[in-house]
Amino acid sequence: MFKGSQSNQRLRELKKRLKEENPVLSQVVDSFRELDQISRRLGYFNKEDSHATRTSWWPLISVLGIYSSGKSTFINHYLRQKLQATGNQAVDEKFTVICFTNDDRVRVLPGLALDADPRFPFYKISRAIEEVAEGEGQRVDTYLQLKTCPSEMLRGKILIDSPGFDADAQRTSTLRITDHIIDLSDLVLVFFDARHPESGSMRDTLEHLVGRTINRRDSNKFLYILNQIDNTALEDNTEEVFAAWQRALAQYGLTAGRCYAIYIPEVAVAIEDETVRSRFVSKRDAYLGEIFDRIERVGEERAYRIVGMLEETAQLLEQDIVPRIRRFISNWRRKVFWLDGIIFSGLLGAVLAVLFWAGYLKELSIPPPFLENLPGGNYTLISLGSVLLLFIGYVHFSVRRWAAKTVTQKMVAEIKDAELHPFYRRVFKKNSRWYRSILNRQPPGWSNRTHRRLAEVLKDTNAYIQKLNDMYTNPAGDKTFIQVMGPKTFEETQIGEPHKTDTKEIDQD
Ligand SMILES: Nc1nc2c(ncn2[C@@H]2O[C@H](COP(=O)(O)OP(=O)(O)OP(=O)(O)O)[C@@H](O)[C@H]2O)c(=O)[nH]1
Ligand SMILES: [Mg+2]
Repeated sequence: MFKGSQSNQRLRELKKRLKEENPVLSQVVDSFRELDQISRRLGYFNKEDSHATRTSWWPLISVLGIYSSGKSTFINHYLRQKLQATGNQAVDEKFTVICFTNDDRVRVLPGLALDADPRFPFYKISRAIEEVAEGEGQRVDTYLQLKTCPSEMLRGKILIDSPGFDADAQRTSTLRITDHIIDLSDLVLVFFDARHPESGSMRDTLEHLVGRTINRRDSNKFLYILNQIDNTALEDNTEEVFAAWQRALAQYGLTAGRCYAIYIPEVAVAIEDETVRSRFVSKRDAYLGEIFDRIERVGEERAYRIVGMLEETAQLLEQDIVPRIRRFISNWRRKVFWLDGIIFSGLLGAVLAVLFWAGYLKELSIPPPFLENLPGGNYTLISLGSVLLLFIGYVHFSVRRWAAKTVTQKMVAEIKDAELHPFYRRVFKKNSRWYRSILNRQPPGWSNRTHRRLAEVLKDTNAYIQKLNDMYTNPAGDKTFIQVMGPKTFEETQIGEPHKTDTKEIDQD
């Protein structure tokens, strides 16, 4: 029934892509599908909803920071490919979402491609932009673009390059996108420029990017990077520059620990003095190595997190959604029984009272003689019965509708996450449709079999975790995951052909 739905199609594509990048996660897609089916039968989901599309399946690494600090140069260095334009004026005006492709060429797609595709982290971003800046939502292409790139370094992850950060000049929509990116990212690299460690734009950046991020629960996903440190070699004031920068960060509450000083080998100024040069190189390699390591680890963490989300969703269905539906059904039944009872016993009482008052009850004459006296005349007991039934039916179904509405309102108001409200409204509506017997206590679509299917999904999550453990602790078993490891040393990427992807070379390692 749901075969042709868009959401099914999307999951098929997702599975196909994951097959190349992470076979375990490609199986996880099937388990999500199972949960989607259960949710649809319950009426919680319609055919376009899916638990799988509520997260980004690729780890997201974003590069934010001051303009001309070398964000794009860093990305090119990481990808070993000159993908992004660089230069000393403000170069990037848009956010560029960079994804892996098997094609051997780079493709650039408009922001609309991102806005419309739930596999990407910018799905429906235009709506969010519209909320903060009216009219800007339609102009999503001016803020975003998508690039697909064949660099092996990209396998299994998404990178985001961003325009230089300058809160003063920045439009609310750009700030909104920045915040959105920060929320979604698994790792945020915040770039600063060693040539201007305390500039004015740095103050804005610190205010927005550092000040706000410090108290987040996920604050350890931020790495603060002072780039272009090679510029300090000539004046030999590296330590002072680094210290001044750290002081500026500290003013905004950031304490050391996640601060790095680097420069990009391909574009660095030449350092003549051999001892200074080797000191710089070894420091840079150590720092860049740590940063690249974090980028790789993010891929692993994300795989575990997705399996965790699968488990969480299965538990949510069993322990939260279904019990809530049950509670709804029982509240609703109780309300209908009571109201029906009150209304009908009230009416019956009133009729009896009238009959008694009119003196009919004394003689208990059946049929009551008033049948002949009603306007129109000649009523039979059957026709009176039908009118009565219609009346009872009308009252009963009005009561059901009214009770469903009030119980829904009350229960939905209890749910804090407003995004879930439409789902619950739908599921409650389904559970109080006119054809649902008021005597039925079970939610439709829920049975012992469903319960067993959920238990199976939960069992599978353990198997997935084990497979991920095998994969990451024994990378020799799977070549794909050797390929995604970062370059061995930064001299390697500097010598040889800079910016070129060479898969063979990585394979040999
Ligand atoms: N000496 C030196 N120059 C660098 C380094 N990193 C980048 N550059 C140069 O700095 C300039 C700016 O680099 P980009 O990569 O364009 O900077 P960006 O942060 O992407 O800039 P916007 O996109 O405009 O915000 C370029 O000319 C780079 O060649 C570095 O580590 N050392
Ligand atoms: Mg740039």
